[in-house]
Amino acid sequence: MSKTAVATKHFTNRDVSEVLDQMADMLQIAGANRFRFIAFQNAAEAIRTHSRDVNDVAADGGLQEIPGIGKGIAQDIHDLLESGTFEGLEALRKEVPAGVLEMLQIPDVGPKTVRRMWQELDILDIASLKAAAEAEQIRVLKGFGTKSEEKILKGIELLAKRADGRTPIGKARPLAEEIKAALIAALPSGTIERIEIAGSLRRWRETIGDLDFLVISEDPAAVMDAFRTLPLVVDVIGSGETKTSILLGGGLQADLRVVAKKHWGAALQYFTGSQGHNIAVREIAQKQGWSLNEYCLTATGSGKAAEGEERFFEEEAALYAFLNLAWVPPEMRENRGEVKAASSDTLPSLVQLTDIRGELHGHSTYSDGAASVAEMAAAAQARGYSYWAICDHSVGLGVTDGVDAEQLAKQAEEIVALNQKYEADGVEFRLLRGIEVEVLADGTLGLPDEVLAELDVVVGSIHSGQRQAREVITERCLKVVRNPHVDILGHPTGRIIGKRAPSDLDVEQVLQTCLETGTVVEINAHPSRLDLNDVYARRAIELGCKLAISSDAHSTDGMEMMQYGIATAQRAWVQPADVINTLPMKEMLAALK
Ligand code: DGT
Ligand code: CA
Ligand code: CA
Ligand code: ZN
Repeated sequence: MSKTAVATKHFTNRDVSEVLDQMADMLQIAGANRFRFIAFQNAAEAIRTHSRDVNDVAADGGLQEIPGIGKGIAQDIHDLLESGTFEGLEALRKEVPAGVLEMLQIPDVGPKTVRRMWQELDILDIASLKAAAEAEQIRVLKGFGTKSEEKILKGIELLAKRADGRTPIGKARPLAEEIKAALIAALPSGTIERIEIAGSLRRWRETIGDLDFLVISEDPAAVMDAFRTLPLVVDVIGSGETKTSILLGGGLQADLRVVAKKHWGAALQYFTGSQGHNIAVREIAQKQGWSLNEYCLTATGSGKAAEGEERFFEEEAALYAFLNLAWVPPEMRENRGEVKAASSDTLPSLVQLTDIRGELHGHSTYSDGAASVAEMAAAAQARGYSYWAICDHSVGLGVTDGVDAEQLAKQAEEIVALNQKYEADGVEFRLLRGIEVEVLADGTLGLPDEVLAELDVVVGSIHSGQRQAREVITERCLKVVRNPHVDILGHPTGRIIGKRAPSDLDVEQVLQTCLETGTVVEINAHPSRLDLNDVYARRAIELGCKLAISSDAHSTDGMEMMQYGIATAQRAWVQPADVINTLPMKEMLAALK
């Protein structure tokens, strides 16, 4: 359906970014110059990850202040929001057939090839491309041969096997760690001098397109061979002297590059990305008379160094330092203002895992947890925490058996006994009494106020009716936030990455109300949730809200998920003072309602 037919549609940041991405793809196929389509790609990413609603920003005339948005694209976005489309988009939609656009998804088939198939062979979709390759009709084109036909067919086969879309980080990260360990184990010791996971995984993006490994080795051939023959490999996409791409079970692709020691700093910087960040860093280098690529800096002749002179960096930090930039933590490299901050030495000092002193949301066997209160407490102590709040599900949730007032009283006895034991033993650890109280369809809570009033910590979470209309679910959420006993709003949007879209919540209004009422907002650290996400979490702290980072552990192992929450917070530029569970227990409790 054409967007013109729905001119009054409300465009979310994601909608706008999808249109801009489509623009970039169409420009590529239409043969536009590289900078034009990269500009749209970057604008798409900038809008997708911007913390404020694009409609609000546009209304304030602030689109151009978003890093990655130039004047022309700002105007396009204005037109899009107002009329449902813009001139360049309409023109390209008329020019580039949808099936042709789809061909761009085929691995190893670039825009130039797609364009020629379309223009010279009248191929209009993937199915006819496959038929043409099988009928040996492609080799007749200048510059194409039997190899190209094989490559296209292989690409189409891979496309069918490949996971559609992106892999949640909770799946990609353990897989990457497994590959890294398997690769090291498969080679004689010392063959791999250094190995690092780069790309979006190093930046801890919530979803991963493909895995990027970077290696230093004096025997690249051995590394390539070991990588190709890992047990996890289902297909080899391509393999050369220093780069190999494989397909893993589940459809995730992994790229590995072997680089020289002296190139390591520049290579790691380059392949960590993001592309937007890299472009911003390259602009800084340009201004200082250097061009930057994945190997080194090369003098352009406009600075003090003679043209062609090269600078190599064994460490990434040395490269940043050479450009008078503070080293930017990978989690921040999304071109959201970090390069400017690095050049003025005003990067925030991000919250770290070691800043966390306790947890405010986790479960036991009283509800759907796998471990007892005592076992969870022991695991929390082993992590070095000085407090841990037992927040089991309350009654009111259909699927699992929640706790009622009576069970809470029984649990309290256990908690008191354990705390007395800690005190007697001189252990500096305390369990806190809490609940993850269920929010019913009308916004009332699963337990009465007088029961909640007795507890140290109350987390209010919505687990049902997540598809309610925007006004309904927002009003319901606001009711929770305004309840004087609810200290923390749990996983606010209810999304499950790759499975369930966030509820249609007016997050801005919810955050404003959290600020007014002193309600803490949770970053749920479970890698399938990461809710608040990085974008909303940044908005929350901009407004002045306080955050709690919680693993929502349902087992002792569940506590290890804290690192995903920390990374999400770091991507949101969160500092220790923004997070209440970095505080000692007394101060933390005083910071609650
Ligand atoms: P992904 O895989 O979609 O989750 O995201 P990334 O960021 O891992 O992207 P990927 O795998 O395509 O490339 C890894 C990094 O390499 C990327 O973040 C920046 C750099 N890079 C790749 N291609 C280009 C390029 O054409 N231009 C620039 N400037 N950088 C690139
Ligand atoms: Ca990647
Ligand atoms: Ca890659
Ligand atoms: Zn929970």
